[in-house]
Amino acid sequence: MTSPYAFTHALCRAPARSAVKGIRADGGPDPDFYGLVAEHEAYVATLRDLGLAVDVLEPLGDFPDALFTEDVALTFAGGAILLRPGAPSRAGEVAHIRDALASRLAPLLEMTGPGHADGGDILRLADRIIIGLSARTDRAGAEELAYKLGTLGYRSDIAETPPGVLHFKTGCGLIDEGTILAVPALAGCPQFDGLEVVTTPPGEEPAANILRIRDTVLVGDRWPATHALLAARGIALRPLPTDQIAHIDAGLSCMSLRW
Ligand code: CIR
Repeated sequence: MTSPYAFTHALCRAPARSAVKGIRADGGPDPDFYGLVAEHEAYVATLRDLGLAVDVLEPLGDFPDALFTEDVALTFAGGAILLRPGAPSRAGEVAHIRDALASRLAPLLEMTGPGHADGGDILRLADRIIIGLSARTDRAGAEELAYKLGTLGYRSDIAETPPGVLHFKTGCGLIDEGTILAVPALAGCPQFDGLEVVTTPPGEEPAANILRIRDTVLVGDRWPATHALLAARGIALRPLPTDQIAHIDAGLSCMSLRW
């Protein structure tokens, strides 16, 4: 299996005006639209600066959460799988990402259901893929996805996402091929056996959604103790603003598909 972060390409989608109405679990206030745009632009610029070819798709006004391209497909250099997002309001995003991926990646597989799986629940490791069960990814969806991954030659394990954590990767991310950053509630995840698990410092649980791109880890800019922890391990960091996307339950991995 290839490196889980030696990416060359990313596919993003610009936030529509409607993005301020994106789903949020706690019913909190809307984000600021211009703040969202600024965070998205900083993210895209960072991916480009790290050497990725990044395409940014047109906003989709009918789908407030469509800027979170990660959730509707799973991409590899050698193909892609269209997913079945668990939030009903997001189901229609798949047709749009299908069009975008059809000209970019082959083979293009597609989940048929009836189960559901969100990309935010899928953590790619060096030797396998972890699929987290969550409020968005059910057992039937995880099993269908695991089967389809098998046809592409990828082994997968199914894990539990702790209650109250939206997606599996809301609570964890890859520091390097052998090391996971995770919130304390995920530290004992049996599917992490064999990996080193570093827990987020107290009060910095939202920092767990890091995104490793080649030699660099993207991390939210509000988490100094996490920055110190990563820096002490010799990891190159790019702190990025995530305050506005956090209003709609999102983090750094959500805003791109990568391969
Ligand atoms: C949602 O609830 O679907 C969006 N508001 C946030 C999606 C975040 N995506 C992710 O963690 N991969």
